[in-house]
Amino acid sequence: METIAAISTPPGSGGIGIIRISGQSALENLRTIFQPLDSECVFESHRLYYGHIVHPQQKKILDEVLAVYMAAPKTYTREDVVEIHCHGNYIVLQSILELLLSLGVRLADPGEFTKLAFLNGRIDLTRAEAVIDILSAKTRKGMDMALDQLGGSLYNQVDVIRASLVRMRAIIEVAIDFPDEDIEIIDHSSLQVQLNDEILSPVKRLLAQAEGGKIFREGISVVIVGLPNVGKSSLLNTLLQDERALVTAIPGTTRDTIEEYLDIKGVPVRIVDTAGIRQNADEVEALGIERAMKQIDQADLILFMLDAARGVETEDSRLFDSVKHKPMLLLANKVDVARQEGSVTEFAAQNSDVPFVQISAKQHQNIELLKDAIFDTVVGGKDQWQEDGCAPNIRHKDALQRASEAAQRLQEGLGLSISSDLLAVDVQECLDQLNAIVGVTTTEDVLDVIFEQFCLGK
Ligand SMILES: Nc1nc2c(ncn2[C@@H]2O[C@H](COP(=O)(O)OP(=O)(O)O)[C@@H](O)[C@H]2O)c(=O)[nH]1
Ligand SMILES: [Mg+2]
Repeated sequence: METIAAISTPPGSGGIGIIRISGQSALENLRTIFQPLDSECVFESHRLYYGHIVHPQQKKILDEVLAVYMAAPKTYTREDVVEIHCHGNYIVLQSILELLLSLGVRLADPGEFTKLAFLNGRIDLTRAEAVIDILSAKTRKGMDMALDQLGGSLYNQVDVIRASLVRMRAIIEVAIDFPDEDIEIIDHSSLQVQLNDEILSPVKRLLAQAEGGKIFREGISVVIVGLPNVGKSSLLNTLLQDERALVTAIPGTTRDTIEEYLDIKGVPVRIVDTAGIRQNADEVEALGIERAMKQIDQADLILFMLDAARGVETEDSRLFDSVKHKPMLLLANKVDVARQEGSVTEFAAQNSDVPFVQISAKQHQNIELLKDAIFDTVVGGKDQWQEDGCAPNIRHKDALQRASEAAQRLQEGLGLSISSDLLAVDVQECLDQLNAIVGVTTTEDVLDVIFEQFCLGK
């Protein structure tokens, strides 16, 4: 087996930068380039040593470092691992990495350390994927979800279902071996109950949890829409607690879309401020409006804003009708100077299926209420993972879907008392799908797709 190495900390400068080496010659490589302060040092496993990285031929000091050798199998990859903690300067890290490569160490592929952890059986595939989620989590909640999965929350739930399927397969296989007594050996109705309780229901519950998982993992896109001057940019700034967008009393100030990220009760929200949409806009503004329409198309939620100081006009309702097909919240802004409140509340009453929130972007009124409304609209009851502690991702969801279909076919087959070798096909299909989730029968190309999502050095 080759020994691999990579810089595990991000590019740029920082307090420290870490180079990670994994493989049989990791310790030997360390001995070659590291001069410990204590020349008698024996490199006890999992202990940090202070010293210098010195070029073996040129005798040049490359950096002052701390180095640790971790003996297999109690390591990230289950191989021998060495970490060198250098100063966080990319030139230093690069020169030490190059020195290692000149000794015959190979540069690690993105995700290769984690892939080794998986291939060497330390973690299953759901835990490896949790590492990706941990690295990319955008909110504390997303992070907690990923940590749960790393702790085995998804693996354990899938494993219980797998075990039950294996028992079921054994019963059916006995029947295949004794075809004459087929009907007597299998108690179809009790198998049906078992199938429902131990397989179908838990698979469906996991599928429901995947919905919430997607929201907390990938986040949602919220677009503020309204005529010029209703206060869209002011709301963006208020939500961000920052003067991000230009706000003036001149209609048509925002000519491009502006997007920023926000954490709303754990949901990563991409919030987009658009050019106010109106007819008779000049050329630049018209381009902005075109972009706004694109954002609206892709939005998970529209915040449709009315101006309570100006009241509702025909152009407001026309714009409203053109975006009504999207999930939406209706906002009345400028309630601090709501001279035309009547027409706005009347409009809200006419569209009572759309949740209505009255705010003042400028005076920061009801902003928490608005955040709650955004959360409730997009999450609804879909944060079930919090109780069950796991949120399958899209790959898991796809496999669960297929597993559920196979289980349903099996359920029907049991009802019709079809022959056991046909039942066995569906049991196996269901099991294969669950096995693919945890990585027992995952094909090489699927693994490649998963580990390619990692950054270098992980
Ligand atoms: N009184 C009051 N004025 C507001 C409020 N929100 C925005 N404005 C004012 O309305 C004008 C237009 O705001 P802006 O955010 O640029 O609107 P946009 O064109 O929709 O982006 C500015 O003069 C803001 O100060 C509010 O809640 N109350
Ligand atoms: Mg604006």
